[in-house]
Amino acid sequence: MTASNSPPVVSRSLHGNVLVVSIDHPPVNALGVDVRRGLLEAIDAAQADAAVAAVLIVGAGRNFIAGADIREFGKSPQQPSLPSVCNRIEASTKPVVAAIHGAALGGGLEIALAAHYRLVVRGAKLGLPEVQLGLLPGAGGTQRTPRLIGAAPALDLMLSGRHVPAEEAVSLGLADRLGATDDVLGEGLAYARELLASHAGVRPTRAATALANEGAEASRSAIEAARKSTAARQRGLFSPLKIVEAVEAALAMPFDEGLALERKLFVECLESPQRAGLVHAFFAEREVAKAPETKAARPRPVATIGVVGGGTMGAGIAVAVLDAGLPVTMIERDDEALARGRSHVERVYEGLVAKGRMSSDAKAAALARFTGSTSYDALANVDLVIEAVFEDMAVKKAVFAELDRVCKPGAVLATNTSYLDIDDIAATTSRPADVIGLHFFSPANVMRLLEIVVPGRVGPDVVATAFELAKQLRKVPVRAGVCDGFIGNRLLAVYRTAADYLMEDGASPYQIDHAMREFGYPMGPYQVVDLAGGDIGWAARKRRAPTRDPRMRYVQIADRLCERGWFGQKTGRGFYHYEPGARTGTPDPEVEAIVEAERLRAGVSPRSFTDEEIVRRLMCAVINEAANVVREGIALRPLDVDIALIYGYGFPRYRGGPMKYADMLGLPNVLVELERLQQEDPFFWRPSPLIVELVARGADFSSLNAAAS
Ligand code: 3H9
Repeated sequence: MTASNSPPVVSRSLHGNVLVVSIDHPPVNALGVDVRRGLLEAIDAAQADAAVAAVLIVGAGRNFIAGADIREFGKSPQQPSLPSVCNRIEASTKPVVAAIHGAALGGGLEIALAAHYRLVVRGAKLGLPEVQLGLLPGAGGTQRTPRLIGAAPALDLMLSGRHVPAEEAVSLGLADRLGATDDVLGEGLAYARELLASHAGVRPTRAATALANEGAEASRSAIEAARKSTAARQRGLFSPLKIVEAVEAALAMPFDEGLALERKLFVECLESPQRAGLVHAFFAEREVAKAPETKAARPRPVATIGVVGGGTMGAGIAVAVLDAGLPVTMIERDDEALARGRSHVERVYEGLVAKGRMSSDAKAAALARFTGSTSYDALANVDLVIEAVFEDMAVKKAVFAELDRVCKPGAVLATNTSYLDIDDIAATTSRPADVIGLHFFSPANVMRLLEIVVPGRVGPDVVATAFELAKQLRKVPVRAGVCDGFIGNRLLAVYRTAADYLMEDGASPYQIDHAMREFGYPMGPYQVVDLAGGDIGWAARKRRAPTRDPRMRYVQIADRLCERGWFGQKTGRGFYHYEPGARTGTPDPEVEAIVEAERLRAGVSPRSFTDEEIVRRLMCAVINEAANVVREGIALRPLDVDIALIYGYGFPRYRGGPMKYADMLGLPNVLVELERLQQEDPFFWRPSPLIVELVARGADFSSLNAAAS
């Protein structure tokens, strides 16, 4: 509720005979209950006031309206509802005009669609992104949009959730006019006056005829096409098929019946666990960017960047930086390696041009920002360096010795290591306060996750600089502490171990992969091994062997494959068999025989597991280790783990990440399962003390998110 002395979130002012209704509800004018109430009162006031001939709705600040207030979902609904506000706007006997700048998304666009006329100014973005929150447009959007622009474009908007720029909104028929200037109020007023002068009158969108004009057959085939592509591309998601169903109703039913069905489907989506998972992900991905150092310190300016190493990772990082408009200097040890590094970078851009995703001019402009050198001295003036050389401590330390020698004071020195001890690397330099981890994921120009690994002696301004860089590179930053594997790879290791145990105990790698794909991962764990290269994990296992706790069960199946040189896709064999050039493999009976032989060797009598058991075990392993990661302060909060796994490891976003998923399962249930598994293997399945503690006090992971934000 708005306190009585705070300014109203919806204000009204009469400009001649046009009532301007302005929504001023920072940060994005979301349609909370006060806004809905204010809009309703404004429309009623306009109806009752003879001095008002037309209504103009505008948004204050940077946006028109960003949609329903997402924070209200899951709470008890308060009146008036958004659909009723939209219906009241549409039923106004005086023309209502929406003048749109910035975002008009979801319920925001639905308000505009309920108005009789829509004007947009340049920079406006219109869309119905509810699908990304596990919802469908629930305030008439599924019924008004097809009537206004036709079934096919309406389905495209709702199923993709994309933001349509002002110009396209006009060409689609979503908006009536593009303002000549950016002055949204002035343009809106001029349009309203013009409409009044021409006696244009009201024009309810429910009576719009695009759907009728499109023809029943075309509409039907749009529905069928959408249904097919949804089943193929949005597998496992709940709300897309509901969207198709609602648009189908727009074809078949009178408007009010269609609205009633939309409401019913909206509530089903609202109550689905997918909505809870996706809304959690929406807020969590904004929360991760707010690490304590970003509030406590100012970032150092970064205008130039060095990248050491021109392999796949170094080149990908260079492209990510070039794409952000910054210049890159790449260092390699000799001319040949440098030429290879440069050609890696060029190849990425050539691929983009070939796919039509980039123009040749843009490619040339990006490459013009790229220089290379075989001498570290070329880094003397850069503001930040990212080392991406071979994953070996001695090699890394040698690079940092050179950086320490040549870089200017105040330059940020970052390592892209995936598991090495960054405190140790920092300690070998004379400036540990400048050393930080920037862990990119491959391909670095595509993957959004950036783990910002914070060693003990780094300065807070260096951490703030890393977060600022992530923003510039359009990455999703997650703050992590130093440990073997940081957040993501540490959890991946446990996930793999639990999968290996299942495999040795009787599940085939193919069943495990299948079960995890059904859970929502794009690939199963063994497909991932084959894609990344089995040799990488093998090297890590050998490295860890001397320090491995003797109580830890060790499954050797993957080692047997690696000993045969079966490293996955790149060698044509791994857990799967690959035809030359193929990226999808087929199950390999020889692998199954090796698995069988290993079970014998280990003295295991195999048993069968259901897909559900497989998922339960792998998830319990990840949740349990994730709890330890939070407990040790490696992750700031559970939500940081969620975002790392969603953006870096293919965890299904609609499940909200492993910690949110644990809360949805019920943390006491997770604990019961861990305790059961502990009977089998007391070392691996020991419940995290954090889970034990939270369950004992009736709390769950979400309480730690709330406490930290
Ligand atoms: C809907 O409308 C359902 C209806 O069909 C039916 C109902 C019956 N609510 O992203 P930013 C917060 S579903 C509450 O960093 P930007 C956000 O958390 C809705 N809060 O800024 C952040 O808070 P904080 C459909 C919201 O400039 C702050 O605003 N609409 C909402 O990069 C700034 O956000 C959508 O899905 C909201 N709706 O981007 C649109 N939106 O400062 C969702 C934002 O505490 N929003 N916040 O971290 C967006 O896409 C972007 O926020 C937007 C601005 C493009 C608008």
